[in-house]
Amino acid sequence: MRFTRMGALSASGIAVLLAATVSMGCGPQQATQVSQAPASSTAELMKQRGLTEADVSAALQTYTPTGKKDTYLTFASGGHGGNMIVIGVPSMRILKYVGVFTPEPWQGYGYGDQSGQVLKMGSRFGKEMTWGDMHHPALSETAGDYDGKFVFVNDKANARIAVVDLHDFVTKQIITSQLIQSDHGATFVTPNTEYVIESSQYPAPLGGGYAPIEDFQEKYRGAVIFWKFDREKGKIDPSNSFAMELPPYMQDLADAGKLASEGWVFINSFNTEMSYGGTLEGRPPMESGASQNDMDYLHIIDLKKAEAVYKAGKTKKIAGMDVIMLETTNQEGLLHLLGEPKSPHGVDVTPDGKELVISGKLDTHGTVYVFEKIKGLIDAKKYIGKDQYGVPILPFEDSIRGQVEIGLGPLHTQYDDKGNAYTSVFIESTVAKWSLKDLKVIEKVKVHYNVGHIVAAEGDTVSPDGGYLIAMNKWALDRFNKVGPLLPQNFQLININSEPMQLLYDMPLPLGEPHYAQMIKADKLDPVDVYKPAGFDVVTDKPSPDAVKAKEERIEREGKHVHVYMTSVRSHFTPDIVRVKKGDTVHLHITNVEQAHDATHGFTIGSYNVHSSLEPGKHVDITFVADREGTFPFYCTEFCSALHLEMAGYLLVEPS
Ligand code: RUQ
Ligand code: CUA
Repeated sequence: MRFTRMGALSASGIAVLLAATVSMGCGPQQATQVSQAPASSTAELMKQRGLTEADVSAALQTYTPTGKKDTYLTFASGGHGGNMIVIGVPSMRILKYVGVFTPEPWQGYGYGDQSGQVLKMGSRFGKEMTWGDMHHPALSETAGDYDGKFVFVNDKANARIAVVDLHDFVTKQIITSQLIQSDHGATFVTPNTEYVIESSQYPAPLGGGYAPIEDFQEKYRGAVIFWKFDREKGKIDPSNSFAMELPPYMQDLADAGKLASEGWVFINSFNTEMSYGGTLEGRPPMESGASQNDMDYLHIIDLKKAEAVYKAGKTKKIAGMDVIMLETTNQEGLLHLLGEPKSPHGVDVTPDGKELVISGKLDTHGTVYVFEKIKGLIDAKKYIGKDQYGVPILPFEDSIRGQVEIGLGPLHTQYDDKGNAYTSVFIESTVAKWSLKDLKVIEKVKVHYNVGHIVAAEGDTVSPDGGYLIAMNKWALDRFNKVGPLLPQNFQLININSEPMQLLYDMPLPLGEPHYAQMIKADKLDPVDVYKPAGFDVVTDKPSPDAVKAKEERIEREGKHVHVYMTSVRSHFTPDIVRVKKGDTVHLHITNVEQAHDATHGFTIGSYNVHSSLEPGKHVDITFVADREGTFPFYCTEFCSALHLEMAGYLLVEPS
């Protein structure tokens, strides 16, 4: 559709056209789309495209006709992109990128006062970070099951945690403590989301100061932070959060106990050798220094007890955080160590909470620990010794049920509804399905290639669904058309209900490097369609005090500050002419007064780096200094209507 002679239409004619555009979507792209494939029978199509029966079966399991929806949504880390990716399953269609640690222009995320403040909250030592290394999303839980309300994510590089509210899929908070300098055991939630867990990866002096690397054992430390989540406010409450000092091992992934093990937290570690590199200084590189011992240490934390110790005030303030120091931890018996096979990576509590599966990168086994045995050893104070920091060590043999021979480089484990576990096997590039009951591998499916995390439907909750699993592969090699030396990641969807398991779909993901994801039943989510009432501040989740109603648009000057109270509605901004003087500070207060589903506008001023997304009902505030005189067109960036191109105006910056 093209309207080149709008002048010829009457006002009512325009209204009719506008309504038509709404119901038809955005004209031009939807014009004549003719299928390229010649009509033909299934058999002919298979021959033509070289498809096997298995290919067709796979296609039928993933193909989702227009208008049909997915059964599951997967929340995947966007890796270095610092954003989160929402993917429909089984179609593997990308539904959204949610801006989290990185500015995201489409959503106007990081380009206005509200979301700019969210990004600023994540500043470290006064420096604003514009990217993040996102690893592990964690959906909020109620009684150990995903409740579809929030999702938390971490930034490994800058030790940060973000809260995304699933009522509108918007990042509401970024939080960080200068106590630690990186994280990896994050984010994991306790079964009712009382706490969001963040543990450090690379030891450093607590609080972010300097200490000579030679003092590694004395001055460097790890830590775990228990961030208190306030469900009502939808925010983490730092004033009720606390941390525990940990020995300078490299703490890795973590998991919270559930059901039988609720109230306990498990964190594994590598580099119990406390090697710190020095390849030009006559010491071995970290990778070999850290791989000397046969066992590293699983950290077992009694969170209930730790919380009581924190509440009793037996803490020390470091970088504004209440920290339970190791000495207190040992006096109170809050932490125990337990051997785990060489260079472990994933620790995954079973759905009943009774056992934990730990896999070591340099060990071919998955080791199954029994929580009851561990608890018995702790209660009986049955130690094989203490580490140099005075933390008691429990006997390995007495704490396990057995080991399952999985293959080369087992990493992460998920569960299904039939008592099976699935473990990613990095070096072999397979996913192994094995029986929890008899610790035997049932079968393996090849993946392409170097699988890191895997995610099964609700696969780390108290009631996994089975059905689908996604292998999140780091390398793609020969899977897709060549696009230069930097290749996409490869998400592979696998049917785990079928026997044997069936690889269904390859989804290239041109963002690096997603680590973990969680897959939730789509019907558990119920996000809003529009913000109501119009004038909503999406960060405070309240109507904005600066919200603008139709007919109340105005421009107010207070000295050198010009406040512009503006509305947007198809297809104009009011006011559409804004006059200021060079040097004025301009405060734009824009409310999209639309309440129609999908009636989103954008607002941008060229050369001033001003941009925002105005979803129906959303209010944004944008502040900038008009430091260059000139004529600046502003316009709407979303093709919102037939008169979208006319949805424009002028900022006139007069010489002062
Ligand atoms: S972790 S691949 Cu990627 Cu953060 Cu196991
Ligand atoms: Cu509003 Cu285009």
